[in-house]
Order: sequence, then C-alpha cells, then structure tokens
Amino acid sequence: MNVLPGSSLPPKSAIDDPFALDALAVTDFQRDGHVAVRGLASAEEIGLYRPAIEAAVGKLALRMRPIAERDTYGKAFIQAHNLWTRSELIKAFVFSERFASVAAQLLGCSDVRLYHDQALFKEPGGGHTPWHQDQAYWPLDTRDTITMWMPLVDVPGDVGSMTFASGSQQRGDLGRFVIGDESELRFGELVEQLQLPTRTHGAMQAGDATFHQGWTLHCAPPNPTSLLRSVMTIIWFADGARVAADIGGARVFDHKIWLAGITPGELAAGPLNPLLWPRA
Ligand SMILES: O=C(O)CCC(=O)C(=O)O
Repeated sequence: MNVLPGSSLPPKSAIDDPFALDALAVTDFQRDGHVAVRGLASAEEIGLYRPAIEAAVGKLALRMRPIAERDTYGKAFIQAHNLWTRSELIKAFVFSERFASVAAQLLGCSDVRLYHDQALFKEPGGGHTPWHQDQAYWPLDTRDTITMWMPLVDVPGDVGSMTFASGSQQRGDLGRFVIGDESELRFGELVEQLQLPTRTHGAMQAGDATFHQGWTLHCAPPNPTSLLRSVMTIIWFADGARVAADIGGARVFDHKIWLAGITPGELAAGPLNPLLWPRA
C-alpha cells in the first residue's frame, strides 16, 4: 500500500502517549550532542510495529547484492527510507507524538517537522558504519535537527549501538565527507587530533533509543553475530527552518527527494515534511 503524503494523520493510539523525559537528558543532549533514552517504547509496542517494518525492509533486501560484493557503505546496513508512505501502521509509529515531543524537548524547540524515516538493518556479518556527520547530507539552514535511533530487537554488547564524539556538534560542519572509507579515515584522525571524547551507549533493549544532533560525529561497529540488528530511525527538524543555500554534492538527492526541490531560502515544509509536534 502507498500512503500518499498529505493524506490524513493516523488516528491517535497508545504510541502517542506522552513520555516523562528526565530533565538531565536535555542537559546531556545539548552538551554532548547525543543521549540515550531507555524504555521510550515498550516491548509490546515494538512487537506491534516490528513485523510491518521488517516486511517492508525484507522486500528491499531481496534485491540487494551479497555483502561481500558491496562497498563499505553498502556493507554497513540495508537502508530503507520513508516507510511511513508504505503502510498505515508504520505511519502511526513514525508520526508518534511521544517520539516527536521527546525530539522537540531535546532540541529545546516548540515545533518539529519530519525530515524522513529510515530503517537501518545491519545484517549478520555486516560491516562497520564509518564515522560521519548526517547534516552533510541535509540542506537545512538550522542546527536544530535530530535523529532517533531505536532498535526493534534487543541489541547485545557484541553487536553494539553507535559511538558518538561528544561535543562534536558544537563544531558544526567538519568537512563534507560522504559515508565511506574516506570519512572513516579523515574523521577518525580528527577525533584523535582534537581529542574528542567518544562514548557508546552500549547494549540496548528493543524500544530504547539514542538521539543525536545532525552535526554530531558518529559511527557504529560491525555485526559479528548471527543476529539481524534491525533499527528504525526518525529524523526531525525545527519548524521554521529554511532550505539552505548550499545544496551541492551529497545534498542534491536530499533536496530533491525529501524537500521536494523547494527553493533555497524558502520554508522547509514540503509534502513529505508534516508537522509532527504539536500534531494538528
Ligand atoms: O545504524 C548505524 O549503524 C548508523 C546509524 C546512523 O549513522 C544514523 O542513524 O545517523
């Protein structure tokens, strides 16, 4: 099923219920550029949405080449975007007021819009995710951008969650390297040179989440196990942000697809960017 953008908002359900966010999480996020929020969704809630997300990703996985034949980026995960447009159930998850309100509280802003969702499934034997900054890809003129990374399965320590360079978001754009061997090398060197403290939130349960800001440097370890590390992510930005003037390189795709080619300087509020907090 294709759920047309601009069609009705999903009916309210338990996934919209509020979450009592610890004030310390906001302080940590604003200082470090990342934070873990444990128990943001319950195991029962994940059990409700996971089959639909896995089925959508599974269709894509059938078309992928074997891991050994892919480049470093391709080995890192199976990536499937904007699943909310394919299923009403996934739309209810992605449009969750609970998730969007936590994102807004962490950013310290009143309203957030959807940038896009993406499933990131690291397969058994999948490679590392190289160091990178997400906002290198995002033509938005604001620093108020945030990703929620939520495992749909319990992730043990030997699979691991992301590693973040704490405070790196405060330095903004550190070089427009796309995800790959060069970004791993150059940002890895930079982390050492600048002696940026690195931190992982380690093992996670299904429904725990990490949140990181768009300029926070991050990477993730390979998956040496037989477990499929299925993760769903949602990216939001502060309402009122405008499309950045700088839309070259890696940003061309994002500008065309997620921001509907909106003219630089205009409000970033295309048909794929509904206001998710507060939700109309
Ligand atoms: O899931 C991963 O391995 C990396 C995820 C990531 O880079 C992100 O969500 O920005």
